[in-house]
Amino acid sequence: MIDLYTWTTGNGRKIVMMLEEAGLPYEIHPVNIRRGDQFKPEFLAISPNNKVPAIVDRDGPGGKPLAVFESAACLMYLAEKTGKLMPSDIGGRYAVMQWLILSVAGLGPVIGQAHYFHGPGKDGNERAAERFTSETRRVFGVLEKRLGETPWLGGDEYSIADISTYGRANGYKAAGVDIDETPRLKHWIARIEARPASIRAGAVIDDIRAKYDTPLDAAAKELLYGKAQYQRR
Ligand SMILES: N[C@@H](CCC(=O)N[C@@H](CS)C(=O)NCC(=O)O)C(=O)O
Repeated sequence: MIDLYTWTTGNGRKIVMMLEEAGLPYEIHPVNIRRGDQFKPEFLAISPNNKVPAIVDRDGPGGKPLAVFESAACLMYLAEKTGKLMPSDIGGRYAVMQWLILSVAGLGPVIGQAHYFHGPGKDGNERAAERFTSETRRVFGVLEKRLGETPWLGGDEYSIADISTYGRANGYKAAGVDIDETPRLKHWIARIEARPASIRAGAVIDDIRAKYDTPLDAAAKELLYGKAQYQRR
């Protein structure tokens, strides 16, 4: 059984998608990042960087529980545990790994900043918004080229690189990017969204939102972007 600590965001969705693809049993523990659940000591003990997603495998190595934070590490762990969505040969594995790492190191932080500067941090920050949108668009161009060479980012098979990239690329609209500029990427998004596991994951996320979501009000903004975020814990 996997305990999944997550929220309704793109990074959180990735692990729900993987668990649905892998067919592993899991229990959701909602971490409402608008209410400050990410700063609770019990969550920080699992995820010291105060971010979702994180998992605890109750049946980890040696039959002992194992906690993992960072979405890419969670995806790699689940792929290794189940033998799914990651090739076993070294060449195939690193073909997946490089796109997986680009998604969390190159795309994720940049599109996240684009969201901020087009959203809550908009006022007086047009240059920042433009810079992060341009960089997101540039990375989308790299993905577009790759998808002209292979059907999926890691090669012939759907993999954790696709899940991880999708979890961030699907936020293109709020980042000010026109997806029609990258038609192969647009089609790849549609192919991922049509997968039965992605549809089930979407229903799980909708359920979390319906039951636990709260508004992005001044208190939530303070927790996510204000002094509360930068307090040392
Ligand atoms: N590099 C991390 C990023 C995770 C991340 O940014 N999570 C956001 C939600 S999408 C979060 O938990 N934010 C809460 C906070 O910053 O306090 C990963 O890939 O897991």
